[in-house]
Amino acid sequence: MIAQKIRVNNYCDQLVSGHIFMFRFFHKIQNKLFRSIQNFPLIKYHADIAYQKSIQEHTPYLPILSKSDLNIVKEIQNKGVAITSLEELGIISSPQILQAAQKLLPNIKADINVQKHGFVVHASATQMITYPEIFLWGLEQRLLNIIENCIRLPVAYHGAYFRRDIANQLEQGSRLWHIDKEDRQVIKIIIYINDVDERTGPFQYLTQSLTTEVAKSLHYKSGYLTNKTMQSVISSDQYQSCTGSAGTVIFAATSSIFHRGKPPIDNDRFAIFFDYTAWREKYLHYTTSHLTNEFLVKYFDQLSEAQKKYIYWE
Ligand SMILES: O=C(O)CCC(=O)C(=O)O
Repeated sequence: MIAQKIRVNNYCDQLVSGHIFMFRFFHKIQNKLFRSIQNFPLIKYHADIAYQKSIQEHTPYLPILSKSDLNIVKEIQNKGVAITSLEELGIISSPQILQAAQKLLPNIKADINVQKHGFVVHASATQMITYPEIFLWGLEQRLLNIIENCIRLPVAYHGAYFRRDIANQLEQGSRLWHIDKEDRQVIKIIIYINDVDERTGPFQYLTQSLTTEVAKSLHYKSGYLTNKTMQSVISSDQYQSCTGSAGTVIFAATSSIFHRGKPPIDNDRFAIFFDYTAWREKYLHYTTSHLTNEFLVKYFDQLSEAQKKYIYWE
């Protein structure tokens, strides 16, 4: 009887996850279609004007920042990246997130198949739900205020994911050079959970000015570029590597710079990523991740009204 119930439950789970997969697949295609429609010159022209108008209208409401947070914003706007640390930021909940991450780290397992043929493993939704402090750190008001000043519009928080990047030489997915195209402005915060040097897969990027030059010479519109292609136009000496000890925090405007995760050589890299865009009623092409959805099903009602305003959830 119990075995039969488990079989039925498993069948239902498969049906639901199949459903979610199909939904997300069509959602991605729909987003791609929207993006290409929005690139038609006349549509783009009107969208650009509306976008500039929204920024102008929102400017008087931007939160006031301390001098050090303003410096972070300036660095993100000038270079595309600002590097600091949990300690320097001094956010009260920071020790909790590092402790939670260090407890969770040994449980993000990479089986032999992933080690050989994959490049990344993510903490599961169940694991993320067990450590809500990780997701909640991304809703710290100071961070949201910094991001709001960067994008100069109300912010949408898309959640957190904890990834283990496997030390192998596979050049796939986010290890290829790309610019995030999900929205006009995508900001990611990355926290390193272990020490990251040149051989532990640092986040790498090209400065904004170099990104513009490279995009022009490669006629880049979207998608992934191999490192070989990148080296056909610039020397790797011009790559910026974000190395740092555990607790290093990187703010990256990933929609305006070429970036990638350099393949780790010696050790796996453990890092938590937090994703943000501008908040909009319509045409937000960002697909909320399955992790975020599952987290919110459990915790949405426990968020404060102020926090709920930042959640973009399908
Ligand atoms: O793994 C990394 O450091 C890069 C990740 C990345 O490219 C992205 O999130 O868009």
